[in-house]
Amino acid sequence: MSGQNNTVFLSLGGNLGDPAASMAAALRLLDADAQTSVTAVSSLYRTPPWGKLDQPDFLNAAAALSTRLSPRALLDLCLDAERKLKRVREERWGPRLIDIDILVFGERVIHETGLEVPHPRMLERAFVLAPLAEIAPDLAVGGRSVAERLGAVDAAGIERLPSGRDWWLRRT
Ligand code: A4P
Ligand code: MG
Repeated sequence: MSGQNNTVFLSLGGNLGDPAASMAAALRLLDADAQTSVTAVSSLYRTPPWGKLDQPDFLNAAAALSTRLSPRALLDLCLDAERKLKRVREERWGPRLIDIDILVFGERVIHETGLEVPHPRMLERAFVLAPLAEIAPDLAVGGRSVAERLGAVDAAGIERLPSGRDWWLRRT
């Protein structure tokens, strides 16, 4: 089975264990899928917790993929990767080893049980928009560019780390 190639943007984050290692492992798992390749990855960002404030800072990153998978099959692949990396899903917005969200899938608009694309909360979240603006500043979401969206949210405390963009390929 091979569908059309679609460009997809993901957000990755975590604040328990070694989030950079978990995110790197997740990106390698996605890239290992025969129908999917990772085409761009942002630097790592240290970000203050959003939503639930009494928890450690997060590391966040954004990635672009090219995939022939359907949105649902890609979600399953992401959830599999989370499971393999032993994410413990406990409280909403709480601490996690790894979280992978599908932000944008080609031009698709999806409202299904367990799958909403574009991700409904991405435009409010500087921890999503800052890394995404590094790899796709001109991407239009809901009629405005990611760079413009980032300018409209509070990005206080977000720090781009000097990781470069190949941190996920490096052996540690
Ligand atoms: N799901 C629906 N749509 C999608 C999509 N587009 N991508 C479903 C991925 N999953 C999607 O995911 C639960 C279910 O959502 C999945 O099984 C899938 O079927 P989730 O990530 O546990 O929860 P959520 O409902 O997606 O919540 P949301 O808004 O993503 O919040 P989270 O993930 O609980 O928030 N602060 C900083 N600085 N950095 C962070 O990374 N992350 C969170 C996590 C809170 N605060 C943070 C950060
Ligand atoms: Mg999520």
